[in-house]
Amino acid sequence: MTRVFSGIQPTGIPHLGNYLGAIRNWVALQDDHECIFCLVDLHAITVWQNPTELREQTRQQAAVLLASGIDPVKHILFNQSAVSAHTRLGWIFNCVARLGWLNRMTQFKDKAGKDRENHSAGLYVYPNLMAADILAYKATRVPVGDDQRQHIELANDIAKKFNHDYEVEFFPEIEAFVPPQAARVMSLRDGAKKMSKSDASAQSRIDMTDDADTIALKIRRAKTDPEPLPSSPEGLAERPEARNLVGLYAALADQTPEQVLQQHGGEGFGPFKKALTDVLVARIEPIAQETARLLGDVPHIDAILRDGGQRAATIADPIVTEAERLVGFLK
Ligand code: AQP
Repeated sequence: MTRVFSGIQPTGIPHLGNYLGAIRNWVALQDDHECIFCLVDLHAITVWQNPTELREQTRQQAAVLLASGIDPVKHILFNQSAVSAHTRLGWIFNCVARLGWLNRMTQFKDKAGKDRENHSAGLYVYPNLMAADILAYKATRVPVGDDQRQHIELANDIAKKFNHDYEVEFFPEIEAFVPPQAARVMSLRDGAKKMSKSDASAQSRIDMTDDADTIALKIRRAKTDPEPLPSSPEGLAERPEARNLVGLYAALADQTPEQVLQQHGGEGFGPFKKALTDVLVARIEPIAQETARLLGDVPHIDAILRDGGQRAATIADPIVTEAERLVGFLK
């Protein structure tokens, strides 16, 4: 059975972009894949995190994933720092990856902005650790949003160079699995920016724990333009905010943008935003309620993560020990 690995940073409450770009595809893959899902707390601290909040957010992420349908018994859910294989292989990959490769990573450029010198070295080598996360399990399929495509290509370059440098066929090729719809959900305040946990404006995103009133308010305030909706997707070309809202509706209603516009073309944003709010509330409210219920039993969440960590280590430890042996470490 194909092994799937994917991760999410416990840097805040998961939002609609995380859900549509990643989490709901994770849930679907569980039917016919062996899945390993990871709360990547090592990645989270590439930007400083308040320690108490990091612990809380890790549990909250776990609760949202469980509430969304992740099965921690048939599959594995754990937090990254619990399995030392990630950092052991991450260091080897720091020595395999070339600086030129990392210099091309657009996510680092976006996150560091102009103030590059003041960011952590961890943020810069983040893609090497991400490659280690996946390859420590020899996972071959990685469901991610569109923003992570470049990191998966880099992981494949690292795997190939390791195999070449040590004259082995040890690490497999990885395939990014990007959803056909809503692979890049944009901010509700700016159609040119992706929806992000770290955006200073809470109005820019729908959190997976928002209640119906909060969702309705955020959608009412979402930036749009004065024109009515067009009757086909071509009419959205120069209208990023309208395109984002139509894309959200389509992803949530399991329709194509064409179908959405056949139904809603010609409408003003007032009625369309109401219809969008309805599909959002129908999807998010049950997840938010189940998340709140799960968070009432923190020891249960901790036990799930502990068990997942132990099972993950059973897979990763022998693979990484073999990689260390290939490199020439005394074992
Ligand atoms: N806006 C998005 N649209 C579609 N997919 C998205 N993902 C993230 N944002 C969007 C996908 O969610 C998964 C987990 O992402 P992450 O938490 O590891 O990191 P991120 O991409 O850096 O997400 P954020 O929300 O922007 O976090 P911060 O603000 O902390 O950096 C990934 O598969 C990602 O593609």
